[in-house]
Amino acid sequence: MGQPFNSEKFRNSLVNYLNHLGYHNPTTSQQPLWQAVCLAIQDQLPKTSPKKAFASRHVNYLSMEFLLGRLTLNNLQNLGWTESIRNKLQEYDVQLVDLLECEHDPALGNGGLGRLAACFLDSMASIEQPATGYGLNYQYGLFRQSFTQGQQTESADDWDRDHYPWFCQSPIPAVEVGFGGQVHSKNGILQWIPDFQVIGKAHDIAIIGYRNHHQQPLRLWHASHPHPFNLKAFNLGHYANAESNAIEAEKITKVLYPNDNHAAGKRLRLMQQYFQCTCAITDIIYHHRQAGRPLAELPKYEVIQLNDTHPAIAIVELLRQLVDLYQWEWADAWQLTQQLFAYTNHTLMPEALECWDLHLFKRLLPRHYQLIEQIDAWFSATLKNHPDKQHYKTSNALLIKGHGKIRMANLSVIGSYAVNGVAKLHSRLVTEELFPEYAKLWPTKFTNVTNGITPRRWLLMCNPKLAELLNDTIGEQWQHDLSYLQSLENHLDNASFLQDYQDVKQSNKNNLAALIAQTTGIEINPEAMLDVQIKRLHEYKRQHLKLLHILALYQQLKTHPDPNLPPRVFLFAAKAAPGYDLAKNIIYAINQVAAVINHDPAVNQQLQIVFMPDYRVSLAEKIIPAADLSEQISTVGKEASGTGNMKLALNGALTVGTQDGANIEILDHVGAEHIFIFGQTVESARQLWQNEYHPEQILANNPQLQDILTLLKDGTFAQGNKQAFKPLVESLTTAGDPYLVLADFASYLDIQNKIDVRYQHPTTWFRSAAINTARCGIFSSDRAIRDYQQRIWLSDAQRIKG
Ligand code: OAK
Repeated sequence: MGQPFNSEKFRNSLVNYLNHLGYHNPTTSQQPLWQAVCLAIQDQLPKTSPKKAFASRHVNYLSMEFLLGRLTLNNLQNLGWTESIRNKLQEYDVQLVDLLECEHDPALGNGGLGRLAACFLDSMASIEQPATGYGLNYQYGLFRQSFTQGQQTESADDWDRDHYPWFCQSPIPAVEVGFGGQVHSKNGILQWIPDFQVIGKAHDIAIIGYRNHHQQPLRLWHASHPHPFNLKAFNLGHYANAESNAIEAEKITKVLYPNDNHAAGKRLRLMQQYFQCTCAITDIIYHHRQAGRPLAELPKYEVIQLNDTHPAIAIVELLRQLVDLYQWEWADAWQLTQQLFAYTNHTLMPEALECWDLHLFKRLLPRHYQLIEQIDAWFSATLKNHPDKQHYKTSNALLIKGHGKIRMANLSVIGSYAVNGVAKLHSRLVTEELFPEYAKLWPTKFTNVTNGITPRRWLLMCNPKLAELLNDTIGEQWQHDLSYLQSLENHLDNASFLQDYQDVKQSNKNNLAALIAQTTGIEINPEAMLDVQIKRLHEYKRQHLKLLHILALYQQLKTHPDPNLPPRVFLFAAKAAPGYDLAKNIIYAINQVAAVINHDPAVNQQLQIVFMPDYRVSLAEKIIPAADLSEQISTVGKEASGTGNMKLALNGALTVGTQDGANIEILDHVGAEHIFIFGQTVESARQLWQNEYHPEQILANNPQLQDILTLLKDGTFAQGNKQAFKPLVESLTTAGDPYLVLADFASYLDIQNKIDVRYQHPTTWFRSAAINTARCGIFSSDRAIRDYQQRIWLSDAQRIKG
């Protein structure tokens, strides 16, 4: 049930806002009109949600990233007001679709981890799990990407946060956050006197549940200085110095670090983390006390979920506040802390596991450093009677003084009562490979919650034609409970349903073809198989394996033209971290190969390559409904879960994938006939790595691979420049191919041949596509949140009662 929409009130608010913004009629330019429309919608939202009795604790979801994507249509849809607003705007000759394009994606995240946080907020509001999201209000989000002669160029993403209309006024007290300084002892009481203070101010975005009158905040903190202007310095003529405080403080929330699956290790990043955590912990305690509840009861009412280790300092900050501000005994404070935190691990990649330099940490947070030493000592003491205590201590301590490091993953495990991975395989590897000793010490701490995606954004909103077909075929219940998609199974032998399903896909492909032509100038064949790989660029995600496949086809067609090979459009979209040279070289290689192939009449009727620039949520929403084939080809054991794999399968793309992350669960649910699995298993890959993998032998035995690498080395795709793709070629050869690209190459080509054969039978293909839709209900983030409730968030008392 949607909320009632008051058309008259909306009109009045709209006119008022336009006047306020200096425009005097609604047929004004689109940008201010979009802002006025959003503000007028906000005027109709109730200020608080109705109070209900809740089954589980209030969740505080701490994340350095929330990759929200555009909110306007999402909010309208969740409120049930889309049609009313569309009609109202038509009275002024304004098209809602055009207006929606005015919204700049709020891109406060890099990829998987940040987008998962956004899906979880939507689900928690929709299934009424009380929650607050805590993050940072970055001035610049993830960089914008364009291509200059095939190379990635980055520019700042100014999303104009000061005029973003979905922020709402939040009467939340500002928080003081200190950095640096000394710890003094006064009458036996330790006192931290920081030497630099900043102020955290909260900016809330209301997360609106699906048709349930429910909303809850995403609270984003913005750093400023309590004394932004120094009049004394100004009067002395030090004009630049007069504002230096403000500039220093503002730096903290200036920009999102653009690393995905990689730790930055920079002082400013640590400042961001600490700033965010202090604001969140202070706010949580403030609200708890405002409700008249004693501090000791925090774990009865609250849980703090850490989205990877980035907010792990919150553990130490809570301990500090309890000990230093509320004068708790250390042991009591530590016990309470351990009952409050839960930690989700999102990667096993060694370079992403955060280790802070001890000296940097100590200079910036001297009091927290002392507390970490105490936690380390506590951990050693728990091992007192352990038979293998020396080994356990060295491999599990959170401080490694010899190396001058603090290990944040270790802190997160020691300080939390629950630890989870994000897909079955990943959770197993978390216990077997990442934390084997902790898992033996505390076996019940570890669990799995497989990721999910919100069906509101990733089906209902991005694929309205499929949503309508589903409504007409099985009713609307799937919108509230995605497992209802199962009932599509009853229609799989209905030829007219399958034809409609296929028509929806074709129409989505036609729309995407128009967008591709507009943004890249490339006219794709909309009838061709649309083969997509859309995700961050990373060696472990293996966009270069896809490139080798394309080169194999190119070579094959050049030497043996084959009119029976079904035409394919290969679509890539991916950003590379600005400092990741090899990833940038892969982008360059794909673009250069595309430029040659797309202009070669000998092959371009069958092969076309498009690299869409500036991959972001709003672009994903246009690609996903149109895709036929979803490339999920990571090196086994490296992709923790993946969520793009779920979005694409739900929207009827067939997956070609390795037995990695949630691909395995997609396989379990859709069935082996309706997915294409290839490559090494975790076990066989482990053996390869253990027995020294020899990619040069694979190369020596495979002339096709040799020819492909020659193409990359002989300047064919780089106007004769033989060095253009050196980093890429070296990674596969002299660098030892650490991501097993060559090991999986033959099996990848083999499965791709099978895919070509299958695509030539549209009835079987689209039946499999519809089966993917029918069987992917399990990947709703509503289910994932219910799993968190059951496995992690219910307090012991609630679990026993329930
Ligand atoms: C980013 C930075 C540091 C650590 C992890 C990440 C990250 O984005 N991990 C991704 O999280 C997703 C959500 O759980 C998973 O689906 C991806 O597999 C994982 O790479």
